[in-house]
Amino acid sequence: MANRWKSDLREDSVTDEAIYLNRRALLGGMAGVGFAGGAAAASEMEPNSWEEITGYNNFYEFGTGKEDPARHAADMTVSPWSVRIDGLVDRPADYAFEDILSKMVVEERIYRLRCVEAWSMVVPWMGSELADLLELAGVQSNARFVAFETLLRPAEMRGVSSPVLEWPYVEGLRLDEAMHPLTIMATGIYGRDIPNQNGAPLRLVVPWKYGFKSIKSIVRITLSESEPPTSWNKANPREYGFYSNVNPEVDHPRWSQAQERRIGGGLFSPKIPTEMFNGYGAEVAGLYEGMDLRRNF
Ligand SMILES: Nc1nc2c(c(=O)[nH]1)N[C@H]1C(S)=C(S)[C@@H](COP(=O)(O)O)O[C@H]1N2
Ligand SMILES: [Mo]
Repeated sequence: MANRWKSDLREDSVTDEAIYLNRRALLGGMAGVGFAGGAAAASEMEPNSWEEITGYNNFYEFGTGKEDPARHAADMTVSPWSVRIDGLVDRPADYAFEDILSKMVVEERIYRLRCVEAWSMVVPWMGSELADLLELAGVQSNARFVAFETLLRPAEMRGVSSPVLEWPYVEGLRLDEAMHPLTIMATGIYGRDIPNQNGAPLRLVVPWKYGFKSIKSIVRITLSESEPPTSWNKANPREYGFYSNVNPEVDHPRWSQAQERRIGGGLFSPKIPTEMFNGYGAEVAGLYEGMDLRRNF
């Protein structure tokens, strides 16, 4: 598979020491030294295999089975691709994917991914901070929320003929969540292009929230003053809230969220305890100071 990222890593073109040092700090954090390591020991951050990460997916546009995306997402055309960034921004436009890439600093981020269904993985994403992309468009001072939308192309998405969700898939973040340095737009896995089933060519990754917030194959990003609708909240507001922060103390109405099954651990592997904010509390708890996380689930 072609690695279109190589030229964007800027290994040989970095002249700004601040950027270089910042990148080193983030890489250090990934190894469990602090920044992105959260509460987990480095040993717990052993990434899942490429086969696990790309073979067991949720991408309902291609069917609801865990193996449907790997089987059918190749039907999706991902080139050319552009992202419309609009709403409360200074420079609303259709941004070509290649142009976005050329302006981003891409780095590896090893993150836990915790699905609301109580399974988890560890994924070595390649990506860049969402804040950098939003700053390309120029966020206006009255913006409070960010809305995201997935491609809807029924001819290439056999799952959207089913009304299991309202299409297109939409998601949203508060602006401070979107601007947080842990929030990334992922464009690769294991240093390779992100496969279609994982949300090519670019998808959101918000590691302290349940996986469904991490919307795939994004075509539109809209800055707004009011909280945008989100797919799973629309489908079942009693079970899925806007925030959806990983929280072992607030159970899903139909199952416990206290533990999770790590994919690839084998049939008889014990469940592991789910961590508050998926282990990223040191970095993100401050975003929710004074909020009732049971009410704002
Ligand atoms: N457009 C879209 N994005 C989506 C989904 C989806 O069905 N459609 N599923 C979500 C869910 S429930 C999870 S757990 C993660 C799974 O990401 P992965 O398949 O890369 O592990 O993607 C999220 N993003
Ligand atoms: Mo999920």
